[in-house]
Amino acid sequence: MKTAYTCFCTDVIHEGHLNIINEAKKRGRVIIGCLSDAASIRYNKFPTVSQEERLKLYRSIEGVDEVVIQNDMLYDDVINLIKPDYVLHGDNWKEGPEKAIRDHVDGLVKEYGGELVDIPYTYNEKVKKIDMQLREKLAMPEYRRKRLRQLISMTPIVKAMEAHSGLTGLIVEKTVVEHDGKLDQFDAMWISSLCDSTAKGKPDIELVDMTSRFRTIDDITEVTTKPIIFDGDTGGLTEHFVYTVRSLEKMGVSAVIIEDKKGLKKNSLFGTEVKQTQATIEEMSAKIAAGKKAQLTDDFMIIARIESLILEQGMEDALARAHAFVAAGADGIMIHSRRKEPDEILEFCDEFRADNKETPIVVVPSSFNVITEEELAAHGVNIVIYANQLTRSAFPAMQKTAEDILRYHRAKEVDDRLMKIKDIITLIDEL
Ligand code: SPV
Ligand code: MG
Repeated sequence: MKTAYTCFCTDVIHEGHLNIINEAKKRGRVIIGCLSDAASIRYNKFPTVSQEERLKLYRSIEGVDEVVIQNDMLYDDVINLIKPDYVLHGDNWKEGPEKAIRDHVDGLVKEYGGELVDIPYTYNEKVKKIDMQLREKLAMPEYRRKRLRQLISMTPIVKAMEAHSGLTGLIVEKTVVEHDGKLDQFDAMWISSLCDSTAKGKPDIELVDMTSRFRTIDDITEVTTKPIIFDGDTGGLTEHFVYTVRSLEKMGVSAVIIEDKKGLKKNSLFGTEVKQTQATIEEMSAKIAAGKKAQLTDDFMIIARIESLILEQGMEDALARAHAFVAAGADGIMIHSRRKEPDEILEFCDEFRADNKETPIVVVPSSFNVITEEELAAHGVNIVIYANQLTRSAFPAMQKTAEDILRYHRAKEVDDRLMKIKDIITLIDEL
C-alpha cells in the first residue's frame, strides 16, 4: 500500500486539516508528522499545547494511521525514514518564506520517485476565526508571561529584539527570514529604556516614568504575542519596585531586568565617561529579594544586571555579585560590557558556568557585535538581546529624508527609498 505524509504544526484541527487528511486517504496509508516544539518555534507559531498533547490530538483524528515526530523543519529526517509516496501540504506554502521549504521537499521526494501534492488552502470565515483565536490565546497574559521560560528550555539561545512602539513590536513579531533554506525569527521583545526614552525625545536617565513605560508595553501587547523582557533600569526604590513587579506580571510581561546602580542612572554604554554609582551587593540583593517576595506567579523572572565590567570594577567583583544575586533569588544574570571584543563577556560566562550550570545568562552585544549567537550559546548564554538596532537604523533614515525634502523642496527625490504605503498596511492586521 502507498503512503501519504503530511506535517502538522497546529494546536487545533479545522476543516482545512481534515481536507488534507481526506486527500491523503485517497492516496494511501495516512502518516501525520507532528512538528517538534523546537522546530515549531522557528517555523511559524509557538505551540499553546505540549508536543505530547499534539501527538494525542493527531492520533485521535479519524483516518490517521500513524503519527510521527518531525524534528527537521526541512523534512529531511522523516522523508529519509519513511520515503512517503506522497507528501501533501496546503498550497499556501508556494509563496513567502515557506516556499524555500516547499522547494527543498520537492527535491527530496523527486530523488526516489515520490510526489509533492499541493492541496488548495481552505480559506473561509470559520478557519480564519480559528487562526485568530489561536493568536489571541498566545497574546493573553498567562500564555505570554510563561513563554520566556518555555523558550529558554526549548531553544539553545533566545533571541530578543528591541521594540518601543506598536509598529516596532509588529516588526519583531512578524519578521521571518529564509536563510540557507531555513526559516528564522525573533523569539522575544526587549523594551529598552534607551529606545523607549529616545522615541519620546528624552535622555535615558529614568526620566520617562513607569506609567509612561507601561503605556509603551500596552501599545506593544495590543498587537503582538511574543514574550516581553522589560528594561527596568535600577528598579527605582525597593518600595516602588515591588509594585512594578506586580504591574508587569499583570500585563503578561515575562521578565524585568534591573541593574545594580543607584542614584542618577546613565546609559551603560557611556561607561566611566559619566558619573554612575554601583549599588552594593547588599542593596541590590535586598531589592531582588523584595521583588521575588512580591511576585505572585511562578512564571515571572527577575533578572539581575551586573555593571561591574562597565564600571571597570573587575571580573572578580562581577562574579561575586552574580553568585550573590542568584542567592538573593534572581532568576537570571545579565552581564554587560562595552568592549568591542567579547573576551571579558566570555570569560565571565565560562567562570560563572563553572559554578552555576542552570541560571540563565543574558547578554547585550551592542559593542561586542562580532560574536555570533552560536558562539554565545556555546559559552552558556541563554538570551541574546539586540537592544537598540531598530532605533539606530530608523533614526538616520528619517533624518536623511527630512534633510532631503528640505533640500529639494519636494518629496520626489526621497520616494525611491521609502516603503510603499500598501506595504505598511500589510504589516497591520485588519479584522
Ligand atoms: C537599553 O537598551 O536601554 C539597555 C542596554 O539598557 S544598553 O543601552 O546597552 O545599556
Ligand atoms: Mg536601559
